[in-house]
Amino acid sequence: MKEAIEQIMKELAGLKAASQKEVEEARIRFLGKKGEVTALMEQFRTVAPELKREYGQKLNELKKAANARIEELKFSVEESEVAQAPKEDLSMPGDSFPLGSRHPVSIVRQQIVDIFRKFGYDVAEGPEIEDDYHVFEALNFPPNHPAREMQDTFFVSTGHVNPLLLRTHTSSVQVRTMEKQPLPIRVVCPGRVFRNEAISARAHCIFHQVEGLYIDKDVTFADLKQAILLFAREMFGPETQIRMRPSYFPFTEPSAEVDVSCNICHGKGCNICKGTGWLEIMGCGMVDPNVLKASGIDPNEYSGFAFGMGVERIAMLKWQVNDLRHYFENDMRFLGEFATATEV
Ligand code: 2U9
Repeated sequence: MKEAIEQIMKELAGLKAASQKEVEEARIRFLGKKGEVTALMEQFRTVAPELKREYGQKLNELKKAANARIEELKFSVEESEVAQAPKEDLSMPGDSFPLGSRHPVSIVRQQIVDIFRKFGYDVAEGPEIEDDYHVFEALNFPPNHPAREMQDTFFVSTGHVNPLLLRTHTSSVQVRTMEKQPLPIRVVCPGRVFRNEAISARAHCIFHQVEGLYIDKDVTFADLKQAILLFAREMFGPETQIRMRPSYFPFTEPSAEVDVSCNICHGKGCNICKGTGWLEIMGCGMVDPNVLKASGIDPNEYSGFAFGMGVERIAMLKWQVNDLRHYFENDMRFLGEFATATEV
């Protein structure tokens, strides 16, 4: 047995392999079930007890040496395969991958904000989880106003005087701006808002708003009308006309709803404007004196106007999208339509 072990040791030292297949053949020859080393291991059972210790040690060394030699051959074959592989052509053009695009709601929100920045407005953002004070109380909502009910607003905590809730409009950001910023104030507030509404083609429980606030001495309704007209012409084209219809909001007095002339039929009447020639784009008004007072501004010295619009609605009008839900479903065929729509 001693000679057999020495013989295999010699053969292992001189063993060569030119491919992975030959390495595997060598492994089977020495270490496979019927391999030469395996056969010696089996023979070991018949070795005389006084030789067991010596032969056992030698056999273990042999098995280790066989394993090491096979691993060595495997490694050197891999190395030479890599060295012989055709070199990569680094001048080949790279694989192209599909580029994403900005979401249409983000594009329109940015366009609205950019127009007002051009007019000199600052941009402010605030928390989506707000308290009752900043969403309702400071904005002159009476205690039993329907918006304060569970059916209309998502509450985060209830049962105390100033519960937490998901803001239903970004007006709370303007309230916070009035609290901390010196006058005059000229600010637009873009952001996500939440209302407890059934989802339909025209309504969603989450949507985006841009609201604006301008407070200074001697601000009048004429200033409001001019600001809205300039905005509408920047957004929908230089020929756009606006009209204002009286409305009511707790936070503005007087209040109005704003329509723009239909940019599809130019006032003649079509199915987009339902034959009226006008499309509603936003609400606005003069800031109620109670709202100014609540944030420590003297309504005898200062006045202001405010406006608010839904970004999805503006985007629907701009691109004649007839179902609000398209903006939330993330269908790439829909989103891809807006890939190049970045300019105002
Ligand atoms: C302060 C004072 C007044 C913001 C305003 C509207 C009118 C308005 C709606 C348009 C569509 C909300 O998204 S919508 O459903 N908004 O009609 N928003 S005036 O008035 C303010 C805001 C803050 C301190």
